[in-house]
Amino acid sequence: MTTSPAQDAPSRDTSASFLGPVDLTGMDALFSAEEKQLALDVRALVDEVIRPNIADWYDRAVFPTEIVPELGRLGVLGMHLHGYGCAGRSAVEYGLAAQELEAGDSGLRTFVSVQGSLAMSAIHKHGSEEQKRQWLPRMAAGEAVGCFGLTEPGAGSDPASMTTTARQEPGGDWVLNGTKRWIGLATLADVAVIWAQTGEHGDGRGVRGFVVPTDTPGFSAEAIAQKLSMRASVQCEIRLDGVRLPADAILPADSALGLKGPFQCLNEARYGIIWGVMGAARDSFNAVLDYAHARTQFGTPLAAFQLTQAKLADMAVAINKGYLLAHQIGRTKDAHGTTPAMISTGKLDNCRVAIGIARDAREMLGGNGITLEHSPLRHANNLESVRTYEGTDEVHQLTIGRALTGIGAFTAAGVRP
Ligand code: TGC
Repeated sequence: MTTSPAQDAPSRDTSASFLGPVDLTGMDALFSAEEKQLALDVRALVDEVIRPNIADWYDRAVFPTEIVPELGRLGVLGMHLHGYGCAGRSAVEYGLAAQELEAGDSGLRTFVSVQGSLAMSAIHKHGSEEQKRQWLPRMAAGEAVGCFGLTEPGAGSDPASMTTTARQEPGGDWVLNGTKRWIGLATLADVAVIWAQTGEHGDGRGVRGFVVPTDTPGFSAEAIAQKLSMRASVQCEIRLDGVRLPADAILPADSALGLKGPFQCLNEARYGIIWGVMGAARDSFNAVLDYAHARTQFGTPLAAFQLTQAKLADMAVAINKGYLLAHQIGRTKDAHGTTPAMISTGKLDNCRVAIGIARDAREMLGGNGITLEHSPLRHANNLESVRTYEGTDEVHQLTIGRALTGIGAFTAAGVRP
């Protein structure tokens, strides 16, 4: 049997892949020319605007608000949504954009996720026609910023236990009281989607979403300080102190009755993370591959040491597997939609793989790896947040466990008390 020269070649030329030297498995061929162009357009913005400045922004804990209109012009804000000024791109294209943004910094990708996958998705999926027309075109253009208030100081993995309330008064107005925490962008936001208990039961069944202009009296937000992760990004505490809203501020769609309303939005954000974190892993790998050629010890470039090559090989294999998982979930999402267990599989594994690669890359950089001159430790620190938000490892393990066994094990007895 004869084999083609390409099959016999001792090493594949990966220089032509849009994913760079890590593309050992020919992943370039999985994407159309249009999809690759979109990724390259996002990469160009990251290279031009983010890379030269990210160390300084991270050091000073600054989110660069000036990039918001540029992201709007690029068409990545709510890019997977259709109509109302949104780009209507596929799930795979959204994933490719997320991985390029997160190759720059997880905080940048988080901005796009919170704006597009959480705040805009909530209004697009569950909002009235008037709410969509009022907010979505401006949010897609980067002229208005949104945030998504679900998590609370005492309700993280278990949003059903939230204590924020919305009470309807006889005239129809809603009055919101409570505190939200770890809310991305809240101090910058023009509009907040706030989830609150409306029911008698005080559990997930009565949860509803509200569209809250942030200049409404009683709404205040404060940035959380002294973060060791996601420093070029803003996470906040929101206080709702008698926030009075008109009757039509509620997200009216039946799809938003109960916790499935916010969970459908979390699915979108978690999906973006599956791709995004592979961008951070790829950037960490590229950084250390370059360094291994440039750095000489014992008279030999690091790249020529067997232990270095073994580490590079393991990182590259893991990144290929992570991209292939993201690609499989993305194509399935475009063709048939996803299940929660599918999303949890990707979010769980790609986050823990990416953080491992970023940490290994830092280790290979030696002492030089602990400054902001090199990206891996910044990525690893950011990924601590990414691995935690939108569902911890344990939440995703138990979501997968429930899909495999049919038994929910989120509480000790498997049922809510
Ligand atoms: P359960 O109370 O039984 O279910 C409630 C309803 O929701 C439905 N559902 C889903 N629907 C769509 N997609 C999903 N992924 C869904 N998961 C559940 C479910 O079918 C039910 O519907 P219905 O019609 O019967 O009312 O809840 P559960 O037992 O299914 O879920 C338990 C658990 C632990 C999986 C869930 O509570 C969970 O996902 N917890 C993690 C929450 C989380 O990710 N929190 C972090 C949010 S991120 C954030 O707020 C800050 S980061 C963003 C930023 O930077 O601003």
